[in-house]
Amino acid sequence: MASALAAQGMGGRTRELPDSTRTAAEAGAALGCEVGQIVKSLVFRVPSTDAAVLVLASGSTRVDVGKLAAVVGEPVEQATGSFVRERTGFAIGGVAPVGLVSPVTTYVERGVLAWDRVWAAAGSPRTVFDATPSELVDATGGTVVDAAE
Ligand code: 5CA
Repeated sequence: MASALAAQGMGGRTRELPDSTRTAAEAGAALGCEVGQIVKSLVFRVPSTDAAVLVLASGSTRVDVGKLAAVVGEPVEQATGSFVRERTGFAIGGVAPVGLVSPVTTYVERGVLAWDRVWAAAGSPRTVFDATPSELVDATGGTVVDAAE
């Protein structure tokens, strides 16, 4: 993870939190920032192809699975914990948007762009890194989409 961030020009951005932050609300409280500034790394599965899709969404946004399916062009379902680990290399609660074990199609829900600076999980429930939304888009190669409820 650290090397993936460094490779994207974002070395030294990682912060270790005193407590576990499995949810955006917990991370926001630990960092003293708005929950909307926490980027959720949500993994979905495309049943027809078994492909993984990563959606980076603001902590205050609920992703609409129907809208996401329209973007993907196929129905999608929330991934199981084992699928998340297999495809990203991370456990739920610490899924980082970069440094995945294999490439995963990534979408950045446009609500993320409302903030000057955001925080995302850095591979564990106790680590986060900060980035601007455009850094996040560049580092992930993500496509900005509207997939909010
Ligand atoms: N460390 C925090 C803040 S950076 C974090 O990783 N938040 S998160 O939003 O990226 O990851 C939590 C998300 O994992 C939840 O919003 C939910 O979509 C997903 N999740 C939690 N439990 C499960 C589960 N049992 N199965 C599938 N997905 C789950």
